[in-house]
Amino acid sequence: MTGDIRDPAAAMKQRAASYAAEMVQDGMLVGLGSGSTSTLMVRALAERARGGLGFIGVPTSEAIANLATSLGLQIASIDDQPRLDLTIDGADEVDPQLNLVKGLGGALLREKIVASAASRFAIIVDERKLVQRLGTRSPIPVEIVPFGWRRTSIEIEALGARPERRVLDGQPYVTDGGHYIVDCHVGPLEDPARLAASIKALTGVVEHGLFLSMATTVIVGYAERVDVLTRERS
Ligand code: A5P
Repeated sequence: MTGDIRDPAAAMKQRAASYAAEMVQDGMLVGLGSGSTSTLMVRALAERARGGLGFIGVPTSEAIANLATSLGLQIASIDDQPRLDLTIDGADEVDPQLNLVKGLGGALLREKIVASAASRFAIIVDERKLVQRLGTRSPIPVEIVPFGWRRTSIEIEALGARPERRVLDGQPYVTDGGHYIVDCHVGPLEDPARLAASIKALTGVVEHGLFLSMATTVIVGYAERVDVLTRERS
């Protein structure tokens, strides 16, 4: 539904995406996020590249790599470029401390690696994604290895979550890395760091969609404006 006028948030996403694309300067190494808002951002970057901007993009998913390539952008893998100036990506929830839930689009492990590689991590969202507490409107996606997925889900459930294996077209959803995703319904979280540490400690878990103390900038698209929220990277 990218850029689709039937998407009520399309204009808000576009504002945030266009603003973020202007943050890229000549010669930068830029992590390219995944999802519908990131797709708009990559298209805006392609527009700037046609105007002469030179940069190298490091994609967070096969889908965004394919898009970037089809638009004629120069891309590299994170192993070719393990240190980035800036990563720009979408999110599913943002709390007042700029902690995030990510991964509803299915690319969370690669997104977290590419985000960690960047000096600055800019998030582009529409206003609907702002929450007081993470877990309010979105489950927490957790990427797990297929072997023993039921066992791993039982372990996650013991932490107080309700895990549901993600299904696409009647089949288990498989990430670019060959893993499953379980969407963990938790409700508004009082202590996301504690849950993040507990989930991460489980055997079978590859990564979770809680991105805590990582975003340095959040660009929020509204119908008429953007707001830019910032924090120092810890
Ligand atoms: C991809 O797995 C996600 O982390 C996306 O960045 C997130 O779901 C936001 O996607 P939209 O921009 O499509 O809402």
